[in-house]
Amino acid sequence: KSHDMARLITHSMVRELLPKRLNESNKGTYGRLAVAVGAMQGASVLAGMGAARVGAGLIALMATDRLQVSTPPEFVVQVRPDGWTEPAAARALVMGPGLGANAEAWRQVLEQFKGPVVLDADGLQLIGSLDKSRHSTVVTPHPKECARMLGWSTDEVQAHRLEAARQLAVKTGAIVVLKGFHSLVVSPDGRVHVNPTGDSSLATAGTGDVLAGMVGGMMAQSLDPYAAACAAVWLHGRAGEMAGEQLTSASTMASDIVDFISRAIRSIS
Ligand code: NPW
Ligand code: AMP
Ligand code: MG
Repeated sequence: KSHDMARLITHSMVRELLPKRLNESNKGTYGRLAVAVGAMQGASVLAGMGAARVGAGLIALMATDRLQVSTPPEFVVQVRPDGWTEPAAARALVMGPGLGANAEAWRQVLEQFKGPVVLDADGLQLIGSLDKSRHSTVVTPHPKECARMLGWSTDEVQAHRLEAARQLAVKTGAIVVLKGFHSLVVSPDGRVHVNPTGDSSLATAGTGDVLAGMVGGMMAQSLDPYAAACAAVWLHGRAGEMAGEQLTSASTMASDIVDFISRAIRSIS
């Protein structure tokens, strides 16, 4: 029964969802995205680059240490050595990529933030701090992370992906992107979309971090979280396919996915 409701994300759907670029606009129009920077700083930079390439107006990195990785000069980097107690001013927030063992230190920031949130990777353990009535949230677990959140094994998640994503959406009250080949987008109220794009070019470090940023970048442009998740996951997969065609899937790296986002957008607009 639940399968009957599943729809494919199509290129025409994504074309309709893409935020329009207007002459009467400025960077504020397209939104600021805040990204929490943890122990693995590269992950947050990759997330920020994904967001920038889907059109977010400004990327603010919230750091506690000076950056050890190179970051695009366009990003605003704020370093607070004593830690963050409230979020940087932004329309949307990405929390999790590269956060590492110290994810707990970000709980207060998450609780203070009023806007839409993407939780990924180590940030997924903060899910309990989200107020379902106040936050619109997208969570982007890979199968192992989904398994941990449900108390299932990874094999059980992979054997019952739709059921796993549905249960996680109900449990968390968030839009769930269950990653992996043919990622699923599922809402707590039962909407389901299957993403047909993406291939093994994406099976490399950092691609999930890019995706989390792309979802956040769409939400910074005021797309609703379900639409943001669908558009981001489709473009991310398409960028992976296009990068793999040009570079071979073995040679593709996460930063190449970032580079191919513009071609993925051009392919549908
Ligand atoms: P296995 O091996 O099959 O049992 P980890 P992470 C599983 C940051 N990063 N289908 C698979 O398990 C992240 O943002 C930083 C089935 C795999 O080995 C996080 O904060 C980078 N299983 C942190 O590191 C670049 C699947 O999950 C295991 C699956 C940890 O990241 C890298 C991986 O889980 C990284 O993004 C699938 N489709 N996909 C940086 N440059 O700073 C995944 N698995 O070991 O917890 O690592 O979750 O990727
Ligand atoms: P993460 O495990 O968090 O780094 O995320 C990996 C990203 O790459 C997710 O968006 C997955 O859906 C995608 N991905 C990884 N391997 C494949 C694959 N073999 N086919 C399609 N997508 C993949
Ligand atoms: Mg990941």
